[in-house]
Amino acid sequence: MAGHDMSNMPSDPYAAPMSGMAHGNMTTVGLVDHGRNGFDPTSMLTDWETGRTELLPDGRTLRTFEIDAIDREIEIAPGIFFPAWTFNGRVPGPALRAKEGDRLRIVFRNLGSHPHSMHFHGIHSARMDGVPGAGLIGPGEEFIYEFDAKPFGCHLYHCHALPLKRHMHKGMYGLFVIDPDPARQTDPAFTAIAASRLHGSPENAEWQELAMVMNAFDTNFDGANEVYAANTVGQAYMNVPIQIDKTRPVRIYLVNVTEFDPINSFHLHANFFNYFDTGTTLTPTLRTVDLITQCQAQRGILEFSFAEHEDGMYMFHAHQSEFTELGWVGMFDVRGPAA
Ligand SMILES: [Cu+2]
Repeated sequence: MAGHDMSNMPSDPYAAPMSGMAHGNMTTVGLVDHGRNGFDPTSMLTDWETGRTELLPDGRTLRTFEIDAIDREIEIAPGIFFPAWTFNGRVPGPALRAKEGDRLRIVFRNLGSHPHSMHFHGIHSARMDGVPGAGLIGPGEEFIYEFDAKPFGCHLYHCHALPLKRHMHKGMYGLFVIDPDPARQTDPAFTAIAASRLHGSPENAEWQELAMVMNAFDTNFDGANEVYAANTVGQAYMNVPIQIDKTRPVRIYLVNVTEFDPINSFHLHANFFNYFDTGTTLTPTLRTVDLITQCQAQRGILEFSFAEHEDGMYMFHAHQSEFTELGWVGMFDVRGPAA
């Protein structure tokens, strides 16, 4: 660490890589080729997969997702490649998003080299659980999962093939967010809160929503991780800070899928947030905290605002120092409205 001077950061972080400049050369050298990976951690923050919708005879929405299991080598830090097993070619898999009460149909094709499944954290029948005998399929096979979207919250899906530890850490996981239906709320105050969580609503458009999956990679297969990140690429949000308009509130959908380490955490610098454990309530389960911890598959929603802050670079990271130094750290580039 050669100091903490960030004055030489370019005003436009997209103009030039900042590797090695921010925070005293703590970052990796060089940049990951997101084009070759086929996914970019910056766009992954907001590229929700909402599927294809049609109206059922009973007036409900049928929402169909198409997911392929694909073997793919991905670059997780500059020059460090990992032989991943993916959903739709990306790690984490697509951030699926639905509305409470939708009928969901997930068409899952296994184009990979090993048996895989999709196990959803949600409420559904045993036949749809994605465990051996219930949707675990071999290479070249297809299975259709179908169930109702409930309960609303911030959930996840992952492959449940054995050995589970291997299939998880190879990259087979993703966010599964079910938005609350405002019409199901009786109290007007909760109707408004539910509307603010409903993707595509005018109330929701006021928020800056970010999808973050805390993950890690064991690149030498010794049962311990070498690279940690949110959304796979170590240091990605140091090299390209996340743009935040401070006039609008921020909501993060956060899940931890880190294998081999018992817990992970999220710490926000210079600010505090409200936390909705599992996202299944419309009132916070923790108020005014600056750090939460999550065991594997734990998840929740963070809400905060930089409205009263001066413009600047605000850090976020796991508060396990080892994780931070091995990649799980980033910056919010907080700015007021453009002059
Ligand atoms: Cu698998």
